Amino acid sequence: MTAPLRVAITGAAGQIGYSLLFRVASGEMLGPDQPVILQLLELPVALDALKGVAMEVTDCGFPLVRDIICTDDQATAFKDADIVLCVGSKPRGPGQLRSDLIKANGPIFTGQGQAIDANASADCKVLVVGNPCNTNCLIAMSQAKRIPKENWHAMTRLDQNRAVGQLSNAAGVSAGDVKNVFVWGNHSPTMVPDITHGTIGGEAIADVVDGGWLADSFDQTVRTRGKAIIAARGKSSAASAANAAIDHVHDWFLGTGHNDYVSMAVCSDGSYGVPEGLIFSFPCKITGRGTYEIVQGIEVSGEVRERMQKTIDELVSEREAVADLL
Ligand code: NAX
Repeated sequence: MTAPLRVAITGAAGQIGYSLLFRVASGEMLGPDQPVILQLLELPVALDALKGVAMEVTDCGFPLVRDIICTDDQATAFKDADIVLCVGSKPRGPGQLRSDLIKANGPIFTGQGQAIDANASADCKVLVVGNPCNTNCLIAMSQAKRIPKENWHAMTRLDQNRAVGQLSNAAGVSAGDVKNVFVWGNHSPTMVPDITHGTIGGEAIADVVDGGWLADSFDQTVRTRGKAIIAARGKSSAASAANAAIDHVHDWFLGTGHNDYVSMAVCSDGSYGVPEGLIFSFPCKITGRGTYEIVQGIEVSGEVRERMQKTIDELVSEREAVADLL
């Protein structure tokens, strides 16, 4: 019998949590044979709501769920965790600048980084979803001396999936026909979706999709999709964000399926001129269960290179803004 994996989820009673938990519990993230123990962290004020969500998970009768722990104590939530999904953080308030959000959420990730380092399994894999996710991940990673840097990721898979959705709509094909589209950089409007090496039904994307739409609309739509969802729904993306977290961890453990590589914001080793140590979205390929490599040798066009510099500059300035937390 396969031993259960302990999956800790922070902010588990929030919007994303409400979509995420059930899919982790059903086996969509780690496969149909992998039992899980859910270790759910919330603020004290949301503990009752969390218990209600846990009751619903119980009521689904998922065979893979071995236990559900609901707590407001970080040490309990992260105890022996194999995977941590850091979703909980303060949402951006009306008119709040990105730089203010970074300062407001930074301390959450200092504390959680330390608590993960002190309590989780030595090879724990961490995915940071809470925004600004790249820099929050950097803060948490900086607090953890025991857990390898390769184990700290931030989520840009939603941005990749949004790009794939747009391209499949434009080409009138299934999303499954779109391959090897990825995103460079920060999970912010400076991100750089890169379709240069992507294909649709085996053909280069530029040969299949209207060039005018690609130039005028595609990139802008992907980069500003989060805002458009809020405008339409009155709330930020939740189910699609949960889906992207499932995709990210699924691929990290079980492989990238029909894609040769996928977008993961990981600790830069200097590849492609990205300063070492930044949490930066690269095309990554999976080399084993829970291990990855940044894909090397991808040709970067002049235009993409220029835009990459903007997203690098933004991440460097975010790092400077939280220098006291690193
Ligand atoms: P919600 O406000 O619905 O839920 C967040 C939950 O986190 C709340 O229940 C809150 O009580 C809890 N929380 C806050 N601080 C906590 C702490 N210190 N410890 C434990 N729990 C804590 O937000 P939701 O819509 O679920 O979004 C969560 C985060 O994901 C936000 O930061 C959001 O900006 C970010 N997103 C990231 C995306 C990405 O692609 N990386 C896309 C979707 C989303 O915008």
